[in-house]
Amino acid sequence: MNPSNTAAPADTASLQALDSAHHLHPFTDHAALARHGARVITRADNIYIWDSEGEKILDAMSGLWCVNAGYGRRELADAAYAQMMTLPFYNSFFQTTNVPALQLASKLAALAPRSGEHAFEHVFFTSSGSEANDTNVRLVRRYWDLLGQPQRKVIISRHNAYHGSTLAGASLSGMSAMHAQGDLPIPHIAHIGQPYFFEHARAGESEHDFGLRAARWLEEKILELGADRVAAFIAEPVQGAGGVIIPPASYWPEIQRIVDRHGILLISDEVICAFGRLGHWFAYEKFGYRPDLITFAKGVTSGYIPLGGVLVGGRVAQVLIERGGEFSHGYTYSGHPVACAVALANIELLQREDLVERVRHDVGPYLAERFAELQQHPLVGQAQSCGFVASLLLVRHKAPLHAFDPALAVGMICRRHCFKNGLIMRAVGDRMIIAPPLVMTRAQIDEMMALIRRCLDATRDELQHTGLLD
Ligand code: PXG
Repeated sequence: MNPSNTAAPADTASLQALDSAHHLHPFTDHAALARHGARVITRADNIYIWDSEGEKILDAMSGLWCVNAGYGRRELADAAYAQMMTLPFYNSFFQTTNVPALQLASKLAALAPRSGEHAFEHVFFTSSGSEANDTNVRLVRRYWDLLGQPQRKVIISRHNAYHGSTLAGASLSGMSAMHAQGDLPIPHIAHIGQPYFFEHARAGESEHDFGLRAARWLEEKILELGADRVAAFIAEPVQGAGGVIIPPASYWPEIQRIVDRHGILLISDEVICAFGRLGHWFAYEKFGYRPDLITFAKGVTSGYIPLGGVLVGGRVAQVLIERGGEFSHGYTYSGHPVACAVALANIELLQREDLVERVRHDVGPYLAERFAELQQHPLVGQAQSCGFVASLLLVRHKAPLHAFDPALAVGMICRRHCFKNGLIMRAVGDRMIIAPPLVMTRAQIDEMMALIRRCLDATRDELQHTGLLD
């Protein structure tokens, strides 16, 4: 811990005023923020963060789904320092490379299981998940152009997906609030429904049948557009920002059947789900499908430094390399040596501490067991987890399930109680979600569960007092 980066409590108001005067935040209503001021986070260690008032907060969101190795890991800081002193930057454009970038590319190729007959032997580096998905759009279009099928342009995504905030990323995303600003989506992007049982299942429909029906929305869209116009399908293994939507087991195998049948490329956007988050290095392994391209970011460096990229499977790589000539795409920081050195140290750390396996066999199942107990809470209509992501659906009535009026913003009420009680949980509508650091111990899971219960009780009390709940 470094006390020098701790702001004195008295500084908070002036820090907030400076922030408000000059700093535009992502996805933020700045007029509203200016009224109460941003919470100033000053330091972190293990699974905890501290604010400028000295409050300790359990960070059940790993920063923003990314601090997989937990905070305060000296190995990662040392790797960055050593690399900055050796070679802080060099580009990979003009027939040059650097040691951390080539080592990380080969390490990632070794970690990713084969996809059908193809291995993932190649990696294109970016600095974020959004840039990686922009890269995917360019790769997919280039692939079909090179194969003499330039009319194959449409990429199909899903409503309530999140694939980033650049023009292509926001277009691939299925968030109506994003599309409402700035004439999005860009052309040649289509969306189908999400496999969200609670919202879309018919009365009496089993999860299995719903999963098949939701996957077949892809086939319907392909046929509607014309199969020879469709280039790719992109999806998150488990939707993250959309509220931790875990698809029924029947969903992914049926998606695989459909993309195979129509010959379209499959992009697995694993920005959240890879690097141990679901108990595997890559999540397609868990669900048993075979992507052609994999988007990664966040957990690759445990968020210590920006890095993202695309793992390119043999089907695309072969065409791009053997027939493509120059691929006119890239970023100044593609293969940034410091970011790649931190990623290598992070992967080594995850391996040394067996964190991926622990999520699969130990703390993941324990979290699932403890989380399922919340199903008994009067406000909780559904409690689900998958590896180290989990969600609670807050409902007005449990049997049959009745949602709250969205205008009540019950999720935000709950989030306010979390803030007050020293817990970071994210609200997506009335879904409360967590994605804790993978270093979380069983005792810390118990500590988190006690906090979650306290916040649920406080939310219920508030709803009862204000007459919003009987
Ligand atoms: N794909 C997925 C699946 C993501 O979750 C991105 C792409 C974009 O990555 P960058 O690095 O460009 O942000 C993401 C990012 C939230 C939230 O509110 C989630 C993300 C980003 C910001 C907020 O849960 N995921």
